[in-house]
Amino acid sequence: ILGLMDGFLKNDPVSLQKDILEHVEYTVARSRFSFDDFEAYQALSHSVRDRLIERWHDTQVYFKRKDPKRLYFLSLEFLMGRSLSNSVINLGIRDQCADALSQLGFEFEVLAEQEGDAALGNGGLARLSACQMDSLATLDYPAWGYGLRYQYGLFRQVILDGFQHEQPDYWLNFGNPWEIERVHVSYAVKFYGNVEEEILNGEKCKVWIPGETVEAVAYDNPIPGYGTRNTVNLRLWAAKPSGQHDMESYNTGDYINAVVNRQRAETISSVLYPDDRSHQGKELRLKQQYFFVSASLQDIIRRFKEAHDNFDVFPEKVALQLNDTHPSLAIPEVMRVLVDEEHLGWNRAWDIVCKIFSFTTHTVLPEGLEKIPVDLLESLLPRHLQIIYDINFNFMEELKKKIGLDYDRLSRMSIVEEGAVKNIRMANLSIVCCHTVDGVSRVHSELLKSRVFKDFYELWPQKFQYKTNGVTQRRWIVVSNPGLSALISKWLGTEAWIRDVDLLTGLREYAADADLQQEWKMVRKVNKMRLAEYIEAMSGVKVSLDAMFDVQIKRIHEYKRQLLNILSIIHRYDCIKNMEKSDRRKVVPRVCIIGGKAAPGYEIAKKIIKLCHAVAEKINNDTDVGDLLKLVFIPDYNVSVAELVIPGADLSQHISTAGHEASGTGSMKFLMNGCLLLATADGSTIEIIEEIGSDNMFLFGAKVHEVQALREKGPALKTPLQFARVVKMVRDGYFGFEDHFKSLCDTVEGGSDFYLLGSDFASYLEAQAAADKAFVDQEKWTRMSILSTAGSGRFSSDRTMEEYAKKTWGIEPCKCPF
Ligand code: DL6
Repeated sequence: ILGLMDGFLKNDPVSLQKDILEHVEYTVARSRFSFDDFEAYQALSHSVRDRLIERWHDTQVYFKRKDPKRLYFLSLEFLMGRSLSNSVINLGIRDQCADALSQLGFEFEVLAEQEGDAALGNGGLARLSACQMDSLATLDYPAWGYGLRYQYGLFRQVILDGFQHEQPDYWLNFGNPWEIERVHVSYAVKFYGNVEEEILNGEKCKVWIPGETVEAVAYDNPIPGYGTRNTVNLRLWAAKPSGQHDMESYNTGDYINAVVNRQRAETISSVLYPDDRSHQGKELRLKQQYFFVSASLQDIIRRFKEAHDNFDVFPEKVALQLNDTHPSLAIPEVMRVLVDEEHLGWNRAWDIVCKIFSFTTHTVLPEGLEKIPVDLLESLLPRHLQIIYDINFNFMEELKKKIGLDYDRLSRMSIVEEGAVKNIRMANLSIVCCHTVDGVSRVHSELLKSRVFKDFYELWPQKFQYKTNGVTQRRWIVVSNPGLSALISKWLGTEAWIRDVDLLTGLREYAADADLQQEWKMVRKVNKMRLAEYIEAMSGVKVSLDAMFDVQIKRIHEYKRQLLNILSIIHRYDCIKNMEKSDRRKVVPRVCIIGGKAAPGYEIAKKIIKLCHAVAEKINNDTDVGDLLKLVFIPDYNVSVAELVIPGADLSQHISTAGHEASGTGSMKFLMNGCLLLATADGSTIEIIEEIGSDNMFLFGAKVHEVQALREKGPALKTPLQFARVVKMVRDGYFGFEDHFKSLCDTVEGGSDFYLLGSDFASYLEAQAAADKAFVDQEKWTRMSILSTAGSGRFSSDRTMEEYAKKTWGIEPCKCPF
């Protein structure tokens, strides 16, 4: 119908204002003559959400009509952060909203600050999923995301006396305007019970009789693309008690207990597991995995069956992406549905399964490879265990034909790990069944092929690929750094880089231009002021804007080596203290900023946080040192804190022991914002060096191929005297708490320095000195900063998604024409 094509809602400030006031009155239920910032935020969000819904509907109707091959992105974690600013920018209504609000007496930025973070994920993997959803929508790909709607997101980190404490993040307390509850989109998910055999049409078939059924209810989160009407869906599942009544318990008169037991179903989606290192053998975790996989597949298969009646075309219409092994139960689940429910027969079902799944792994750490105890799987998902055994039996038979009776190799490659506890190796299951196995950077892929999955690579070299990670410039420049965004557009003469990020290379020709340098420095200074205010508000520490802001924000892990950073800060402090007063003039002032959460059960990581606070206490209160050195720990690091910190950083640290960071994406966000990197040649940094050149960053440390030999030297490895000295200061109680820090010091001394802090220390200090020297020459520094932004285009998630679409998923853009 003509006239309806553009939707009902208009985007001029007057229409927006009217919509906001209507939502104040009827959605928030406050008087339109009197409402506060939070209520204004709610009304604004609902007005934006209405516009998202319109576009979402149009996109879904169009996808349905065109019936393209769709990508279904299965991920147990999505770290979305805030939605308001990102949505209005992608919808192109940021300025109109600001105008509408200012006439009502409100400021857009102030309202945006009212929003809490949606923190349904731990770290790198989860934030990557969020960036990828933004790119999929922007590039018009017919994609859906599926995940879990946890009631409690990642814990809030509270620091008391320098120690981390965890508090629950009940993020839904004040409602969530960005989701749409779909009470009519729900599926029964089965658990426990037993498997029986039945005869159907003269054929034996298996029937799973469940012991428990839980309802999965859909919550849709529209994800708008930038510069397009396309708006894709992130469907998150919440667990609710099943509609099927357990008549027996009701009839026995135990009404209260029957209701309470039913209510327990909700625990499945109640809480996000806060450890991003290892997940071994927890029943609730396994339930979460199967719950979201089963609901998502029921939804996907229902959609497929609406348009098709022959499963042979399933691979032409469906690509299923496993974001790490967390959703890999999808493999036996599809087999179960096709064999037991659709009665396709094993071989036909297997043929389909092998064409639809792809798998990306995000770790190089052995403890990151998930294993599920057979006992647990047998009790929770008895039919799936049978299917996995059958897949493994067939695989082993095929393998024997290829490699003979090499029992060591057969047992390494088996999906079933024999031993005191028998386990299912989820990575092996994924590799066997997926047509593509992706790493997240080039070096990560090399390590997968040469070490972690060597046996599989030798068997199926064609399966192994890599797509270097990327982040979205919409959130990480346009939303978080509006000043820089406007400056880039001004100098490039276009905003087209927001969709076509390679255009950023156009900044290279102006890198030495005095006018651009001046404006660039101005923008950076404003961002530093904002960060300095935040630091003072959070920690009470006043910092000088002339100092170099040196940032390391990420999860706390031994391999990420925050301890190396802290030890070098102690060294810097020690040097300043031992300097002649007259020499102190030469010291480049630094504000060292560290932030990140430690998994609640990760003792050493928690001690690193405590050490950071103990050292900060000493340094920040030493008037003798003053502004030459400050150390601040930013508590409760999350996406919106990152949006504030990254634009204000001069230098950022990505200093993992080489060969341990699969990719790293924080570095890409800093790079886009013109922050210089101090880094080891690890993960995606190796590719960043190729783009911006080693002259424009500060590199140090052992290379990936050197690490093993260094480790083998063990106690014979020479560490510099300065290293022994700073560790001794910690051991001797210079910062207090010597008993507490003893085990931390033991991790880097006495031949047990697994992450090579000692052997990298000297070259780390050299790189730090090089950064100091470069900072003194502000013209040079600014040039390096501009070149960093100019070279960051390759690290956009737009590029990553295009590569996946073409090389892994086989999907094409499907642009909604309305
Ligand atoms: O691929 C995204 C991100 C990488 O950039 C990091 O290097 C890697 O540590 C991280 N992994 C995780 C936890 N992984 N699992 N499973 O977040 O993925």
